Amino acid sequence: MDPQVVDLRSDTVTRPTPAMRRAMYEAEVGDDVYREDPTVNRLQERAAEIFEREAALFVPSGTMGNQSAIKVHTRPGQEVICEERAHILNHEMGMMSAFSGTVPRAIRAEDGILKWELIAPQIRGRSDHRSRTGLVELENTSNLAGGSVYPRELSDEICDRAHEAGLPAHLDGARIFNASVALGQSVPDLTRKFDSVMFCLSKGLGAPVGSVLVGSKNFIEEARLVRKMLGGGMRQAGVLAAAGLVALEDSPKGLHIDHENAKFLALGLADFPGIKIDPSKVVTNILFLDVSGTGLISFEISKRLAVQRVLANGVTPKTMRMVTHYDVDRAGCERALQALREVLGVKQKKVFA
Ligand code: TLP
Repeated sequence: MDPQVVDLRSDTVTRPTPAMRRAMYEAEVGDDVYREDPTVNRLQERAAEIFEREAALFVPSGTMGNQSAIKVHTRPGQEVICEERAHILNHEMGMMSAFSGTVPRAIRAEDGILKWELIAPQIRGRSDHRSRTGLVELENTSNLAGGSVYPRELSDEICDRAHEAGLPAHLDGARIFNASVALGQSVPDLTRKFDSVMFCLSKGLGAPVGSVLVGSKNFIEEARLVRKMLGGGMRQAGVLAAAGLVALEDSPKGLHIDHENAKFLALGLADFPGIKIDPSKVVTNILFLDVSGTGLISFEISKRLAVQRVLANGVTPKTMRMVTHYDVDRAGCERALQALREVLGVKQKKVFA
């Protein structure tokens, strides 16, 4: 890709670092379906160690990780409680229904952050008339809610209460390392009460491919079968796991820079006439802006920005998303603000003073 392009569409667009490419080139490999890929095994052991869990499973994507977990935790006809903007509901192609035969029980929560008081009334026990709750799912950080984070007390309480109600809890922790940096709390501390956690190597951590599921030995053995059902047995996947190992060890320490850049963008955008954004809500690497006051729909703004080699997606006609990551530095953020200023015909203010 043209290095001059400032790509704020997602942190999925990050390209592997030289260290990752070197590790991929040198990776020892074997057939992972036979459990004989030493690099995949090392990645799984290291992930389990970092999350302080019994076992881990390398999967090709976050979607496969989440959907494998849903399949293992639930039975067809059950409900999955999640927030209305959950990735499992909005961006995983209806798989919770298509594959697991479950139905979402979506709950709207401020900033995408559920509380037990919102969940409790939605739990359905055994009944002759209604489908039963099978799983509680949380997302940390919450992508579509603007990268918001769960205070640990809230997610701990939800897990404890779900368990008391006999329900498992799964975490979509695609960006749990971002949450950990934002909250200043360790990943195992933020996640230990969940029965299973999926995290992505291929988002802010920068690996080219892959996510990991962590949990108990039993859970991971079951998830392994589901991964195979989905065609996710990847054979000599060590070339991918090698980059994942580098991502896991090296990348979390740089995430605070992405968060600072997102805040910088948010503060700059807050000064634009017609754009609504609350910079105090931007705590990780994702920001949503309401462009309805600009006189242009988001998709048109996207198109015009692209001409200036700045990429950002419209999500609805009124909203756009920007995501920072290590392939966009502060100068790139300044260029994005300048391009938007030109697109919207905004006069330069003392944004960078
Ligand atoms: N998110 C992507 C898109 O699918 C929206 C992005 O650009 O942010 N959980 C969460 C919270 C995610 O944000 C994503 C990807 C996934 C799961 C799925 O990961 P992949 O793309 O690896 O299947």
